[in-house]
Amino acid sequence: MSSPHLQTYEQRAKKHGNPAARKLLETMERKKTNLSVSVDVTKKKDFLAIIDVVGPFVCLIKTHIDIIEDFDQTVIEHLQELSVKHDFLIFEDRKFADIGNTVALQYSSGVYKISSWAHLTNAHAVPGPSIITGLSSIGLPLGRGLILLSEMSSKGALTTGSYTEDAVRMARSRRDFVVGFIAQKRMDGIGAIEADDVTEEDFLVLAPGVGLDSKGDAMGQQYRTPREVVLESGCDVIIVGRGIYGKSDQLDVENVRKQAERYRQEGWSAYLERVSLSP
Ligand code: 5BU
Repeated sequence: MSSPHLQTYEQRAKKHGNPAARKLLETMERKKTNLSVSVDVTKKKDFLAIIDVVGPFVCLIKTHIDIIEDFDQTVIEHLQELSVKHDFLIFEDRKFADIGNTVALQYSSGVYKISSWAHLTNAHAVPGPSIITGLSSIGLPLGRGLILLSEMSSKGALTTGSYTEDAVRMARSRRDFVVGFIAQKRMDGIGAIEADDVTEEDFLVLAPGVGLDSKGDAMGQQYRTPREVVLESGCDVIIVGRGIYGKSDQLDVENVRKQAERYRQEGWSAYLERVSLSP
């Protein structure tokens, strides 16, 4: 069998053991999109307006729920309604990074109760395997999936070499719950030892740091194109924020729609080209 990234999302969906990962792959195939929009705005009105406009073009909406200044429970209700209306999954980019007991509380409780609405969330590997134990105690019974950060997109990130390898090993030992990575390239077989059976492993790779019109920002973010990310590096989902909604205080809804269509098209054609390379 060829490497997972040369198979179609549909083929991969059929074999995936985790319900959130399976649903994401099925959605990607059905809607013909590997675009995730990262909605990093601070007003609930803008947050929901952007999601309603980009909804038809995405498989996944990525949130930083704690940056919304006027947050209340209606934000979650509306977000869930939009997820049904437009057929996308929700990924809270929480980047958990504490001991198992604490992350279990942060995931399930507090103001946001992330586990109750986010199909996917993510975590740093820094605390070691206990972070997966803690998060899975909450997320696994709910059918959720976890993404580990094995590489970051920012300049000078420390997520390299043996750190990346150890993060992948942690994921490999919990494939029931860890469904993929935030990374800049595929992680297939990274850090594997001879005893590991990696033939059946299929980690989704979600790549932030994607932009068509800019190479980076003033705070260390670095951008590559959808083609570089999907075709050349084998990533599965492109995560785009400001490339789609800009940084203006005045939301230009028509332009947001145009950019979402443009990134969807770029990401999907890179994917089609990639799977056409399958032997
Ligand atoms: P941008 O506007 O496309 O630069 O937004 C990128 C988003 O992805 C933003 O929400 C970041 O927090 C997130 N991100 C990232 O840029 N790089 C990383 O390595 C990780 C997350 Br992990």
